[in-house]
Amino acid sequence: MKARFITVEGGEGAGKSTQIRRIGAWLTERGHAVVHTREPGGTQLAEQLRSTLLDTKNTAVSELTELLLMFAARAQHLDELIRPALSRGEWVVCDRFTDATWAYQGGGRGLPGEQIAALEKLVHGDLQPDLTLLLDLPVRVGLERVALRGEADRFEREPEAFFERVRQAYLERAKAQPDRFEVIDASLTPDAVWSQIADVLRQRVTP
Ligand code: Z5A
Repeated sequence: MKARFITVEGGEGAGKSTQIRRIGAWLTERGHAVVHTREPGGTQLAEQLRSTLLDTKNTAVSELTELLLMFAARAQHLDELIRPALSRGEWVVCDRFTDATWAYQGGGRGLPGEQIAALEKLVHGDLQPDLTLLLDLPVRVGLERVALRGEADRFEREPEAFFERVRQAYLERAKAQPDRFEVIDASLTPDAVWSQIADVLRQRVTP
């Protein structure tokens, strides 16, 4: 399979940013043009929406508003950055995408799947990642990692039970779509996590 749109998912402190840098370097070494990006964000407008979504001063964000803002940021990101890059033949490596909405707004917040599915269809029904790496680790391990970083954002202030639901929702999606997902044990050292990812890339990305 020649993957071109790769997404990296996982709970708090899973090490996505750490591993995405290595994925980018691996692809570049093999001669691919690579765009690294993230959600929510990736463009000026979407980054502004990200700031709003993560801002702890926004204490009264309704669950539906949160869902719509995630997809508004995604629509802009797709139109302005992801689709153009893919049509130029570039590889897109994205830190989170719609699976995060299924996990956080679906699993974490408990929003109905029909709402998420309808927005997913509207915003990018014809476009799905070619490969999704799910960096899975026990919730407490991830939270301990991010706690060392200091100030928590609006999501990081959620209770542990919220992140347990997020983790379960991710694992259910991976089980339901085994052709697209690869589950990586993210509780190990950065090098051991990378070794699993590199194995997947060698198997699934043609030179
Ligand atoms: N969100 C949502 O609700 N719905 C959506 O649709 C989308 C997103 C797209 C922002 O995302 C928030 O938006 C997110 C979900 C929500 N919730 N929160 N918070 P984000 O991806 O930017 O936020 P994040 O998950 O908090 O990212 P992060 O904290 O930057 O985590 P990370 O990128 O997975 O990890 P990292 O920065 O590479 O590593 C974290 C720390 O752990 C750092 O100190 C590393 O040095 C350390 N680390 C990394 N790997 C290891 C290993 N293997 N061992 C030990 N320590 C490690």
